[in-house]
Amino acid sequence: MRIDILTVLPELLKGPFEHSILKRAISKNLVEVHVHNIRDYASGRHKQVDDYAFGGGAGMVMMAEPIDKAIGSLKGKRNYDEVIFMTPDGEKFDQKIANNLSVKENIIILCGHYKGVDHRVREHLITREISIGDYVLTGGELAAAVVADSIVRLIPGVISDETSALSDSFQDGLLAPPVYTRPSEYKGWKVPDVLLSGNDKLIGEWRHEQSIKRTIERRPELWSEGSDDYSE
Ligand code: 6GU
Repeated sequence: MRIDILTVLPELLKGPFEHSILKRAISKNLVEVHVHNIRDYASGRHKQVDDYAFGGGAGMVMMAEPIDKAIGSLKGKRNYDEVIFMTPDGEKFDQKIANNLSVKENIIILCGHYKGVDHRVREHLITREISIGDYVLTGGELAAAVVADSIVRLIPGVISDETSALSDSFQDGLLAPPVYTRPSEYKGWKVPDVLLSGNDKLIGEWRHEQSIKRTIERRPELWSEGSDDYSE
C-alpha cells in the first residue's frame, strides 16, 4: 500500500511515521508513506497557496491550482483508489472505514487548513471526505496521521501477532477486555484468578464476558448497534 499525504505543513507529519510500528512497517516495505508540500506546486514568486474568500469573511482559503497540480502529478504516476480530504464536516471516521481503506492499493490524503479549500477541489478531485470526530483541529494533519496509523496497523505483517488486530476494541463491535502482566500481585492488587488458571476455554469466556460488560457500561450505543450479530 502507498499513502501520499498533501499538506502545507509537512513538518507536522514527520514524527508519526518515524517511530515504532509505523517505522517498521515502512522499513519492511509493507507500506510507503510520502508527505508532499503543496507549496512545491504553487506558482509565482510567492508560491502562494491560499487567498481571501470570495464574498468576504475572515480566514484564508486554500487555492485550487496548487492542490490540483499536486494531485495531478501523483495521478500521472499511478492510479489512486481514493483521494481523501480531511475535514471536520466529513464522514465520521471509524473502524469500518479503517478496514475498508486498509485493503486499498494507493490513496491520497489531502489535509485541509485555514478556512478550508476552494470548494471546486472537493467537487472535482476528492472521492471521500473524513472527519475524526466532532471537534475542530487547526488543520487536517493530525487527523491524517490518525487515519494513516489506523489503516497501516491493519496491513498483514505490520503487527507481529496478526490476530491482535482482529481482537482490537471495535473490530467485533465490542470494547477490549482488561489485560494484565507480571507480577500477579502488586501492592496487594491481584490479577483475576481465571487468567492464571491456564484454562484457555475459561479465559476465553471470561474475556468475552468482560468485553460485553464493558461495552454495555461504557458504550451502550455500540452494544445496541451490534447486538443483532450477537443475538444467538
Ligand atoms: Cl479531518 N480536520 C480538522 N481541521 N478538524 C477536525 C478534523 C479534521 N476531524 C475532526 N476535527
